[in-house]
Amino acid sequence: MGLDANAAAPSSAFKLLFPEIVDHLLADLRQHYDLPSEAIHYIRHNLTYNVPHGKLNRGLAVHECYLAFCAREHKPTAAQLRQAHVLGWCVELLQAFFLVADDIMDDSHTRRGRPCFFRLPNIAMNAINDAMILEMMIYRLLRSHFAHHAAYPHLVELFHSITYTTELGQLLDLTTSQPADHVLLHKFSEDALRRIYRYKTSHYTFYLPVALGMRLAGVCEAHKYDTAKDMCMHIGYYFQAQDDFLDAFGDPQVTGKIGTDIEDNTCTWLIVRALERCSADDRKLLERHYGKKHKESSDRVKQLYRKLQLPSLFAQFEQSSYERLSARIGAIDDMPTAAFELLLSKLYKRNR
Ligand code: DMA
Ligand code: MG
Ligand code: MG
Ligand code: MG
Repeated sequence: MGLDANAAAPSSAFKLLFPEIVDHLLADLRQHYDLPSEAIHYIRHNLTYNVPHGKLNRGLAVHECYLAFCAREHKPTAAQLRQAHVLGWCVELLQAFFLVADDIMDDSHTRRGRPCFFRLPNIAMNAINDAMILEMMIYRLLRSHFAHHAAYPHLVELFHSITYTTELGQLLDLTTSQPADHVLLHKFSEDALRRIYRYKTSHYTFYLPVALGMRLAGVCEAHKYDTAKDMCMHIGYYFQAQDDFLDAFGDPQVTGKIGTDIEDNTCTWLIVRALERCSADDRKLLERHYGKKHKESSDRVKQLYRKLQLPSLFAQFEQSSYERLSARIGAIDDMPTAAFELLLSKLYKRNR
């Protein structure tokens, strides 16, 4: 495929690479491991069920950031664009790994409009190991495509350190919601929320694709990575607040997932805002009904959210965040800003 075709339809070129990625990973298994054909078949199912059916925003962002950070005079070759796409699929593998595990931990039922992987009767808790296999496939791909690339150690280090950060975020998310049978509303605060978002979401969703694009484009100045990370932390807060809002008020037909945050006793944007503006009686209602696994209880909590006008508060937050983030992007003066503008434009008023 020629360069222009890639440039004209980045998303379809990216998607078209997935079957090749699968074939490559399975060929790597056949070459280096002596597995029976059923095992190969099982791994193919793991890959095709869990990796390609999302919005692919993170994967595509690597390509977009790479283009944004390439020096103006340097037009990427088809081979370089392909490398950006491979890195994009590495990010989607990381996302698949996190989501398969997250759905077990959150006791979720649906993901991307289908049953969560661990809900499939022939999978169940195999999904724990399947998630770990998805994670390790990142490093098989990096090794085969980048072992001789100058950025290879940086790429591996980025995936390692950001995976660790995300796992710490998941730990904060889980422990802030425990003990599950005993609601401790005082644990839910803006500080706790900010830290959870930063660790569990912002690094892998935004900083990782941006930093990968920068590394591929040969950007080496540390201050540019600092600027990018700071910007990505702010965008990440906005994104995860939307995710929390959609968990309660989104349409599962559109989001592809049925919300679990109220039942799971999760520290979310909604519960933190509710606690800031509720009366003593409202607080008692939350103590009784938040974190309970019954629909009647989560409906009572949602009713209270509505009474406290959280949907319109969220709409205001969404608008003011968008404006604040745009201004913050506009104030960046040490690097190109097109990548951040694009990331933000894809989030504004999203419903999935
Ligand atoms: C997701 O948090 C975080 C990771 C690292 C997957 P979440 O449980 O709110 O995500 P979702 O709403 O997609 O289950
Ligand atoms: Mg979840
Ligand atoms: Mg979760
Ligand atoms: Mg969520």
